[in-house]
Amino acid sequence: SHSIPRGFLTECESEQLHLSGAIQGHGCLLVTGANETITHVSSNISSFLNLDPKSVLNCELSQVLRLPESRPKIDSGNRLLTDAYHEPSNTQLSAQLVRGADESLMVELYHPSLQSASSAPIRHHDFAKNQPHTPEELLIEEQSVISYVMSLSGFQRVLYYAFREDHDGEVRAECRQEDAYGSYLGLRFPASDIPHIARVLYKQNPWRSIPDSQEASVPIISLHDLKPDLTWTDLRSVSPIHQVYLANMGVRSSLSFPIVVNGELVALIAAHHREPKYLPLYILEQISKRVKAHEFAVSSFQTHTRLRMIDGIDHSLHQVQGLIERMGGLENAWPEFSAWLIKRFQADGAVLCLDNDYLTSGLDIGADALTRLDAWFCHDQSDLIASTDSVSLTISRFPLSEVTGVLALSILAPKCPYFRLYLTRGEHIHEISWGGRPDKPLEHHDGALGIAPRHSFEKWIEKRMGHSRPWSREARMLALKLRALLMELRLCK
Ligand code: BLA
Repeated sequence: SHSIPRGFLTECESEQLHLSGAIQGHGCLLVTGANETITHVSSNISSFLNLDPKSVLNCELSQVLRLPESRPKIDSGNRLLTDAYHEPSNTQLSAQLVRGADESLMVELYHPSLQSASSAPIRHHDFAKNQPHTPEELLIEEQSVISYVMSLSGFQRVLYYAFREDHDGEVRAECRQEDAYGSYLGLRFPASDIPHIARVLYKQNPWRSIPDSQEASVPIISLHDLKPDLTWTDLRSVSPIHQVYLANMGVRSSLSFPIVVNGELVALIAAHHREPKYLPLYILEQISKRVKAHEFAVSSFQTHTRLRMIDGIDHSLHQVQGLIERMGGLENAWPEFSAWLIKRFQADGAVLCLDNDYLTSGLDIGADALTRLDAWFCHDQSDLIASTDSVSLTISRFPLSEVTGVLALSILAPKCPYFRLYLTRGEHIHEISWGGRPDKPLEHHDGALGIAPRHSFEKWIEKRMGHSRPWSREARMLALKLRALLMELRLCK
């Protein structure tokens, strides 16, 4: 079969998930606009309230349902779980009210049996605020949160799926029922498994619940054929491509919790079950409280490591400043300065260029290679630093085989020599264990060739070549600060 490289996934990225115009069939949805007038209704309302869907459009919500009079105001992002009555038929339902866009209200209705306890009532408690400082302590906290999710949800496999700086993700912790599922622990999954739009939706919701991924979706009807924005409702229908993905994974029911720290989606907790599984919303609420405590833990870990990183950078810059001053300038200090650079940046080589002169350390570089580096780095002067972990992808016909990764910084100031500093890294050949081959197969469906989820999630080992170790966020921050220091030292006087 054909396959296309990762990264070329515009088709996946274009599905407007929040405008699917349909919901999952285990609930029913009413959307109201100004004055709580019903603007949209899912066509399955007939099986919940024995009403013709068209007949409720343009009615006031209170004409259709009786909700508690003194219900609190629901702000955007807040939810309210309550009872709802339909008087003519004397039907009682469970309702979840969520504020949508532009003052609209999403009213989700469920059969009360779906919302009643399936097990002993849970004890509500505040979770201790855990403050991990080391990666090992963070991992223990990750294991603890997924085992909580596993015990409260009763799902058969729960994964802690952490995003990497390159947006791929890896399964860092796992709990599972061994007779139900194999292990994904340690496997990497490509960024394209979760399109950008899905990530944006994630950030705005406490969970994504798909109790039965094979359930037929139910269309929403409206007065003016306008599709409602389903960003904030749990009932949003499941993308057909994701239905295939889950089926290929042996997952019938999926429940995920986003881990959002400082506005950034850093991880997901993904729970899998082989059969349909409906959980009462109060259980999801309770899990979500534990997840919030986990977000606090990740945030304090990040704060702690970033502060340590900044202290480390300050300390290093202090050292290097002393060194340059002691040696009476950059060029004289080059042997020591370059040794410091190579060690601190975990680089293999360093090149300092001042106008057309250059000094090197750790590698032999010729004029041709330098010209190509300059052309790569300098065609966009707006960047103070630049980095690549694969020169062959960024610079055509780069002549030096011992250079695979480059971190560059430059200073261009009037009356100064044109300053560039290049740090280089050699190739780092290593193996990556993927959860299935990460390039997406191209398949025909509905007569069109499109990208499909992969069929197998069996461990697939890639021998990664042509890349150096990536330049970390810390290395790039250090480079920026080093650049500022060099400018301050008036190397251009
Ligand atoms: C959504 N993909 C998702 C979601 C997850 C993953 C967690 C969120 C929805 C959910 O919780 O089920 C991916 N799930 C994973 C990964 C693991 C896991 C990586 O358990 C690892 C263990 N998917 C594809 C391709 C496309 C695609 C090729 O493989 C695009 C063409 C799309 N993924 C896709 C879409 C959604 C999605 C559209 C949104 C589904 C929805 O919310 O309806």
